[in-house]
Formats: sequence, structure tokens, C-alpha cells
Amino acid sequence: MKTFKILLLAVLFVGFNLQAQRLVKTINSGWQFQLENKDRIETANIPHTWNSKDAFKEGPYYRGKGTYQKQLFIPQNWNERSVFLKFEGANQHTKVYINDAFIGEHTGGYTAFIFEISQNLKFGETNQVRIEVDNSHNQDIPPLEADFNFYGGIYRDLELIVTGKDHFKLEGEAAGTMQVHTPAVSEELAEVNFSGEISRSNNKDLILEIEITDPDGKVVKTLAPELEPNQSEFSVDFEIENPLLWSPDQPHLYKIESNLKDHNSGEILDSYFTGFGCRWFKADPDEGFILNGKPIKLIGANRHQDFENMGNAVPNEIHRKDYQMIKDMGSNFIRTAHYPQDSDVYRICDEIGLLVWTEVPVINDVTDSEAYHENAVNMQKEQILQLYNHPSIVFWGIMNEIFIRLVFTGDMSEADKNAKIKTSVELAKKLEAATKKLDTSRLSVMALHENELYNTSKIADIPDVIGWNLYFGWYTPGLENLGKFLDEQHRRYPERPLLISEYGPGSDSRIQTNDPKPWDFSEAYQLKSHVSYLNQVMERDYMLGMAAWNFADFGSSGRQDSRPYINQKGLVNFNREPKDIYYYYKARLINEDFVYIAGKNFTTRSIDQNENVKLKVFSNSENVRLIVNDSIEKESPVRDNIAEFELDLEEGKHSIKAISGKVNHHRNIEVKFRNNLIENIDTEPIRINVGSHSDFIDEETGSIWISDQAYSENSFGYLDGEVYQQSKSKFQGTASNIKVTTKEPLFQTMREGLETYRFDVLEGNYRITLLMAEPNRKASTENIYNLGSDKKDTSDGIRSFDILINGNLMEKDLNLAGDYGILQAVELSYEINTEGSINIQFEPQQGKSILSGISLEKL
Ligand code: GCB
Repeated sequence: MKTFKILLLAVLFVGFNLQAQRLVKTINSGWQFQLENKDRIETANIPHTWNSKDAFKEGPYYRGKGTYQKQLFIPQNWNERSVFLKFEGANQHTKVYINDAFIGEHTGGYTAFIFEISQNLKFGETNQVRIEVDNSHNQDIPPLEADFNFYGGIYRDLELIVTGKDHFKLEGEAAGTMQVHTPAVSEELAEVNFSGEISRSNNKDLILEIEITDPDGKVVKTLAPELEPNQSEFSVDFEIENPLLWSPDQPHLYKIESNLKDHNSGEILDSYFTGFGCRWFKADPDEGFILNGKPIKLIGANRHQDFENMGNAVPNEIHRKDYQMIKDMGSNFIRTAHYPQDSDVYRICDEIGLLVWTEVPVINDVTDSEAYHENAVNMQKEQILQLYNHPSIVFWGIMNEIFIRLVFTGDMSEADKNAKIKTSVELAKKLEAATKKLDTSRLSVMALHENELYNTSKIADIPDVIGWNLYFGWYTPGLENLGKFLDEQHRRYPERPLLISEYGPGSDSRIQTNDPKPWDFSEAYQLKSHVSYLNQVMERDYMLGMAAWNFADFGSSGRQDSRPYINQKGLVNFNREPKDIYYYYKARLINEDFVYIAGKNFTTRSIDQNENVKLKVFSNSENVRLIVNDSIEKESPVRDNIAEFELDLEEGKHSIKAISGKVNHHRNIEVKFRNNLIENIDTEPIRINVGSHSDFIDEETGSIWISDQAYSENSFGYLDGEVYQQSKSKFQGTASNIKVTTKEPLFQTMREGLETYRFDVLEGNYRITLLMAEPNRKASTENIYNLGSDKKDTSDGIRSFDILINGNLMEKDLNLAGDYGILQAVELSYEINTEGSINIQFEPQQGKSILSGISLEKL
């Protein structure tokens, strides 16, 4: 009984509070979800997408309509209040119905939107909410196409907001228009303006109370501007003396809390809360980015919002974790490519100190329709109004690589090209104008791909700042060409502030080598490329900075890299497990002592007996000391934050400790001599990544498929053939997904025209497994990101060969394409008995033989 009374009191108390303040609550759980034309109804919790799985399978992922339904009980006493439904984001066209009445719709997948639903609710009763979301391709809605997935669904929080009938305006451009401006900021004084709109229900006498707190939580100002009866807009100016400035190092945040009260009863009708910061900045074409009067090189990454197995429906904790990881890496800059992200993201960047470039998803291509242009401009308006108060945001992005589709469409007529260019330039001007109309305090920016058309069309003259997405050493040759390109742009356009908005190669933590090459997807090549880019940007004062592409691997259903359907340019994996490169950035950027022995996934080294073990240690001190097996000491100087070591190690396990400054890092590595692999075959099979200079580490079994080698006596290797290179492709091997395997890279690299592979083993019983896949993909690909892939390989590609082992015919006329299909993983195992060495022979009947891997196991 006593408990009951306490409960009742608690309920009454909460009830009273609800009456008195703005109530914001999520209604994420327990929706009945159904895809159009499907019978199945499932219970779904928001954040939700219907594409978290099918975007990672062969063929197009589902783009269409999904319906969410739910019964919602609305308390009786809300009939005196205003009730809103707020979507933080749903992709990409949304319609809302309450009790079967149409409430409203919204176009665009990346900004928030809000509907007042009070007039359609039954109070004290259960209401039926139905939401239809559609992610079908629509020529009038950006983005039209891109190298990321357009996962459909209500993938960000869904909220109910309840206010008094008189309230701060929420309807309209989503999330209201309460803005904090800082028109003039210096170390001595910040001039601040706070303005907003009030929706009034009748002629109630209202009071507005505003309280400003400083970063230490101390109230520094209280204001109570007079409100005339019927006054629906307000604007107050105030000053902060000696403001604590906002910067990535010291992200000082002030806060504003405002309450709207009934003059007669004193009841709070609505409340609004926002943070803001005091800082000033500019982009200088010669001196780079200047924040609060001091130059700051912007260094950081781009970030997509999806996550392994979740698609874009990620909880807020993941947003926080990502940005914290980016911050911990030493970054001060982030680009939320290619669209506005969850509202929490910007709050987090304000709090932890990251400067932000946020952009609208106008990417790759445009449509010359009024509706498309209007939707694009609306997205920019919504983005700016919704995010205006965040001090972290310094750039509003208006377009990304808008000519890439045009450049890569071979058969477009000159007239069509010119029309495309014209409409793109017009849209850029509209976006620029819309941006400046809403915000003159920030910089507009556009990201370009490496093509002269942006200059000749003059589209690059429109925004304040230009970001180049540059992939030298990847899509175009030569890492060292970066600096030349930048200098040339700077010379030709001396008034244009420049930054690098994207750079970086793909990498796969399963692929390890000491001899990195472009397009081998090794972590070593990723390191080489990032070091070179960092060096070239750091030595150019005029460069504002750089953002790596990408913080994390992300879903891209059209991609055929070494992990299918994933863009692998991340500094961390899709599940945020760091790659080595993440630690390199730490060494390069953070201020505290840092040391890291590279090669997290390269701990077994299969080398020749006379070869040294090559080790790289990332550090931010001048020297690194290495202690090997608790005794031997070595020291190396640090260059570009890397100390390199060559260790003469015996076969077996070794403990390595690197010491730099006050910190150390430990790693165990194991050395295996290739010459002894044959001798040790009793205990361990030999596995070879045929046709590759890299080791492949199988994540699932832990097995290592070592890089290929030429045959030498008492050892093993190929006698002939050559490394397979798909015509016109930059990829090592084939730039295609290999089906029915998780060891794609092993099958993608191969040796062609091989006639003999030999193992000088002792007599005994063995199992030989041959791995192969037919790489000749005749179907053309339309995907511009699989650049240089074998688009026009029309050769009939027939290949058939016999396989003999020690003279015994194992396969007759093996035709991989015919027998298994192209790009299909094929494993063939044979048990044999031998008196001495093993000769595997490939006798071509038609075309050339092909081989991707061999394992040899003693039985
Ligand atoms: C770009 C695009 C980005 C792609 C990236 C890539 O330039 O802006 O969306 O993901 O290249 O990896 O090709």
C-alpha cells in the first residue's frame, strides 16, 4: 500500500512536470513493419533499415516502399497541448498517416522533419500511426547515384514532442528556427544574438526568460525581453566579455536555456535549449585555415554513417564512438560525406572539438528538372537551419564530384554534355545563393574530382573554398604527382583556398607484404600512400588541410574490391577494428608520447633464411629503441613518424618491445624460414597465395597463404607462367567479386600460363588442393568506381587444361567457366603418394592455364 502511494505521488509529480515543460520522447520500439508486395510483417525497432543484408549480396538491393505501423496511446491531458512527430531522418521519401488521415510528407533522406499531429489525435485513446517510407530511385531527389548505399527506412530516432499550445516554433523548416549568431568575436568580446519564433494560440500574455551559462556551468546572463501581445518573433543581443573561445583543443561551449511562460499562471509552456560557441575563422588562399587568429592545418577524415551488419540504422553510441575514435587519432577535422548526418553527430563534434564540413548529397550527377533543383536547395536550407548553432561547423558543402558521371559516360553527345554542365553550374549558383542567404558566417565549399572541367566550366569559381578529391597512386598514377597538381592549381587560381577533401587507397587487413604496390589492397600500400600525402600537404602552407577517405570501410553495393560490396579505403574496418594506418595517424598527430609496432595482422613472417625481418614502428619521438627477446637492443631514428628495423632473427617465436619516450609497445612475432617449410610439412601444411607478392591471412581459420615464389632446389615454387593481370585493369589480379568463398583476394590474384609447380618433398602421402577461378568476365560493368576493370574484354576467353600430378592425369580438359561458371571459387583436392618430389603439371588444351592457390598437406 505504501509503495502504491509513493508510486501515485511519483506519477502525479511526473504528470505535473510533463505539463510544465517540453516533452521529447522517442517512439522507436515495437513497430509492425512490412515491405510492399511482401506478406511478411515483422516487429521492428527504429533505427531500422530494410537493406542491412541485401546491400551486401549479389544483385541490386531492394529499393521501394516499406510501411511502419503502430498503436500509440495519447493521454487525455495532451489535448491542451501541441503534439509533434519528429523524424531525425528517414530515407528518402516519407508519408505520415494518423488514424488514416494524411498528415504530411517529406523528401530527402538526410535531414530532420517534423509534423504537428495534434489536430488528428484522439486523446485518451489509442491512435493508429502509419508511416510509409520509399527509397526507390527518383530522378528528382538527390543523390541520384553514388559510391555508397541508399539504405531505406526510418534509420534515425523518431520522436514525439509535446509543448504548450504556445510554443517555440517547431513547424516548418524542421526542428524550428531558433538561432544563435555570433556576428563579432574577439578575445576581448563576443557579440551574440539569439533569435527565434513563437507560435501563438491566442492572445495569452507570454513571458520569455533566457539564461546563458558559461563553459563552467556558471550562469553569466539572464534576459527577459518584453513580448508584445501577438509578437511572434524575438531577437536579443548580448555580449560576453573575455569569452572562452571554442577550438578543437579547447571546445568551450556556452549554453542558452529559454523558457516560454504564461504571464498569469507562471506555467512553463515550452522550453528550448542549445549550445553555442565563440570563435572566428577564415580560409586564406596563402596561409591556409585561420581559427581564432591562428593558423591550424585541418587534418582528419571523411565519415559515412553505416556499420557492419546494420546498414545506416546505427545507434547513437556508434556515432559517438566513431567521432571519439577520430578525435583520439589526433584529428581536428571531419567531413560528413556525403550528406548531413545524425543530429547527435554535430553535438558530439561541438563537445569533443572537431571542425566540420557538412554537405548536401548532390553528388556525381544532376537532373535538369525544376523538382531536382528545388529538392537540392531545400536540403541545403534544412541542413543549415537545423544545424546552425553548432560552432564545430565551418563549411557548408554544396556538391561532390558533380561531373564524374558525365566524364565517364562515353557515348554522351556534346550537346547533352553541355546541357549537363549548364544545369550543374546553375544548380551550384542556386545552392551557393541559398547558403549565403541563410548564413554568411560560414564558408561554402565544393569537392571536385581530378578533372579540368571544373575549371573550364567555372563551377569551381562559385564556392568560397575548393576541396579536391585526389587519388594519385590509385585511380591516377604516381603518389608524387599530388604536390605538382596542387602547386599548379594554386598558381593558376591564387585566390582560391584549397584543401584535399578525399585521398587514400583501399586496403584489406588480410593482405600483408613488405613490397607494397598500388591496387594490391595491402595495408603496407595504404601506409605508403598516406605518408606521402601527409608529407606533401604538410609542407605546403597554402593548403588548408586534408581529410582521408574514409574513416571506416563502408557499404557500396556496386563495388568489387577485395571484400565484395565494400569500399575498403577506411582507416578502420567496417566494424571499426583499426587498421595499422589508424595508429600511424596517432603517431603523427597526437601530442602525448606514442609508440606502435606495425603489423597487427603480420605477426607471422615467412622469409628466406638469409633475409631479415623488416619491422616498422610508429612513434612521435626522435628515436625508437627495440628490445628483442628481452636482451638484444636496437635503436633507429624516426623519420616521418616511422622507425624502421631489419632484424636478423632465428626461426621461432620472438618477443619485441618498442620503447619511445615514456611509452612502450609489445608484439610477439613468429619467423618461419621458407626453406624449412618442406621439412616441417609433417606438422604444418604449406599454403601459397599463387600469383601474389602478398601473404593472405584467412580471418576465419587463421591460416596464412604465403606470397608466391619461383622454384629453387630443395624448395618449392612455380617454374613458368606469369602473374595474371586483367587487361586495362590496375587491380592486382581480377577486379571482380569471386563467388562462394570468403577468401576473395586469394582467388583474385593468380598465375596464368603456368605449366609446372613443383615441391621437393620426401616420399609419402600428401593432399594437394588447387584453388582457381575463371577471371574472364565478359559482361561489361557500368560501375565508375571499378575503374579500368575489364569493360570490353570480348575475347571468347575459352580456356581448358589438363592437370597431371607426377604424370597421373587428375583432370581432363578442365574448363572452369564451362564446368563451374566464371568468377566462381573452385577447390580441387587430390590425395597422392610420391616417392620424391611433386610435379603439378598444367597442360593447356585451349587458352592458358590459371591457378590462384595451392596447399600441400602431409597425410
Ligand atoms: C570519390 C567519391 C567517394 C568515393 C571515392 C572512392 O571521389 O567522392 O564517394 O567513395 O571517390 O573510393 O572512389
